[in-house]
Parts: sequence; structure tokens; C-alpha cells
Amino acid sequence: MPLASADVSKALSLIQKAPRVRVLCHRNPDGDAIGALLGAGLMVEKAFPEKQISFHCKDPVPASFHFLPAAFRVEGPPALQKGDAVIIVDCATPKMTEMHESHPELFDKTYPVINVDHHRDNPLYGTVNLVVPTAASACEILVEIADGFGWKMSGDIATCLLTGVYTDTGGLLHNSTTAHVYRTVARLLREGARQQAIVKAVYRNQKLSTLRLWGRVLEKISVTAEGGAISAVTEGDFRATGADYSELTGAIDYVNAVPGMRFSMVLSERSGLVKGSIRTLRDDVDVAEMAGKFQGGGHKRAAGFALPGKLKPEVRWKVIEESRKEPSAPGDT
Ligand SMILES: [Mn+2]
Repeated sequence: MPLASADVSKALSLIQKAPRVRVLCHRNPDGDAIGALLGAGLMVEKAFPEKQISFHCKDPVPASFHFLPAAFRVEGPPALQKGDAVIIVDCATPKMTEMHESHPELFDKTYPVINVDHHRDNPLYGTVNLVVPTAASACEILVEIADGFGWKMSGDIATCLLTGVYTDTGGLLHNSTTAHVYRTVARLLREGARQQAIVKAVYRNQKLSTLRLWGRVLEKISVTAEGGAISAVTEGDFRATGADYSELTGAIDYVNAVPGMRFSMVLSERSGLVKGSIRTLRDDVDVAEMAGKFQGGGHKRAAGFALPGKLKPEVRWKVIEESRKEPSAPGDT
């Protein structure tokens, strides 16, 4: 893993000098953001019990990650003080923190910033940049950093980090799941990561409203002549199931499993917009290009768009002539 040891020692000395360390992750946090946020902060706290550590995110911790140790300690944007060091995890850009306008001092070199990330397009906005694009998650990089620092883990820390490794690889299913990911998992399990707690909280935990919404998505799948598996949910579907828009996340993975399709798409209606999510399992299909035709974008295998408008169902009827079986009995009308 290409982490420059000079950068690792520079990051360590920035942390050593600071009486307070603020750890930040991106808005609308996922499992890797929360796992890395808590894992990084708890590791610093374990290595330097005399330091004051705080955890910050623009948005609250999603309910499915409340089981993580120290999840209740996550606060909103920090009130920075002279001498603070900042660790920013899993943020491809300053904008992803949603603190770039409210807290410009985070990004203008007023405070030392350690940027820990795995996004290819990270512009290296930190004082030190521990950015590894080949890593499948920010949590995977943190395990490397901990080793570089010689920091000790605990079952709690390993549980936070394993959560990020699992969620960013879709439960070790995405094509980012390298041999190094499996070695990281093995390492975290040896450190006492509570794997079943993660599985139950993250993968075996769906609200009734979510399952009902997904039911509507699955029921309405149709296959197009171009080889697309397409479904749609209207505002009426959200109302009837009691689900909110965030609960649609994950449904497309089922639509994207119809054999032989070139791509899959889920359309959803929300406050005057139609949002489309597109996925493909094929190498010869670029769904980012498809989304681009609707002013959207994304990655080759996963993309999306949003257009103003509403969904209108289109039903096509066709009369098929059937050969008559029995002549109707006399007297029948
Ligand atoms: Mn990530």
C-alpha cells in the first residue's frame, strides 16, 4: 500500500503537538465515514489519553450506525481553537464536509489538517495527505496508518473500522474487494471486531416501510427492448408505504440482478423532480454516459440524474387472437 512513511511521520508529529484533535467526516455520512470518524478518534484517544478528542459531522449519525461505540459523541461542526489539529476522513473534497463555507479556516492552512481518503479525485487539500486511491475504504487506510504509528487497537476500534471496510465494499462484494481488503478484515477480526453486530445492524436490519417500498419497486419491474430492467416509484408509493426517499437506497441492487440485462434503472418522484439511478454489471456499458444524456453523471457502473417533472405510467395493451376451443353452447349469449 503506497503510504509514504514521511507523510505518516509528519501526521503523527502534528497529532503529538496538538492538545486537541478534531475528527471530521462528510455530510450525509455512510458506514465508511462514520466508521473512520469513530475509529480514527478512538485510536488517537487510546494512544494519547491526555488529549481532548471530538467527533464532528454536519449531519447526524444514521440510526443503523448507532450501535457503534462512541456514536453518541458525534457533534455538529466544531468550534476550533488555537492549537487544534484536524483529521478529515473519507472526504474527496472540502465541500463534502459541508463546512467549507461556514468554517473556511479548516481549509486555509490556519489549522494543520490530516486528509485521510481513498477517492481518486481528492485534490490533496490537507497539510498532510494520506490518500490511497487503491484502498477500498478510508477505514482500510486507517489500519495501515495505525500500524505505521505503532498504535494499539481494541475491539471497539476494530468494530468501527470493520464497519467501513464492509459497507464500502458492499459486504465484500464489490470489485474493489482486493486481497488487501481480506487481509485487513482478518486483522480487524483478530483485534476483536464484533462482526455479527455489524451484520445485524447493517445487513439484517430493514424497516417495514423500506421493505414495503422495495416490494413496490420489485413488483413494477419491466424489461425494455433495449435490454434494460426498469422500475419506478411515485410520490403515491412513498405515501402509501410511509417510506422516505432515503429508504429507496439498496432497492436497485435487486433490479440490477435480472440476468441478461444491459442496465437497470429505478425512477423515483420527489417534490417536482424525477430522479433516476442507473446500474450495470457489464463492462461494455457505460451508465455515466447514459446519465449524461439527462444532465446527470457518475461512474461507469453506477450513475444517476435528476430532471424536473413527474412520472406518467404508460400501459401498452395488445389484442392477441386465440384459437377458439369449444363452440359456445346454443342459447349462450
Ligand atoms: Mn469511503
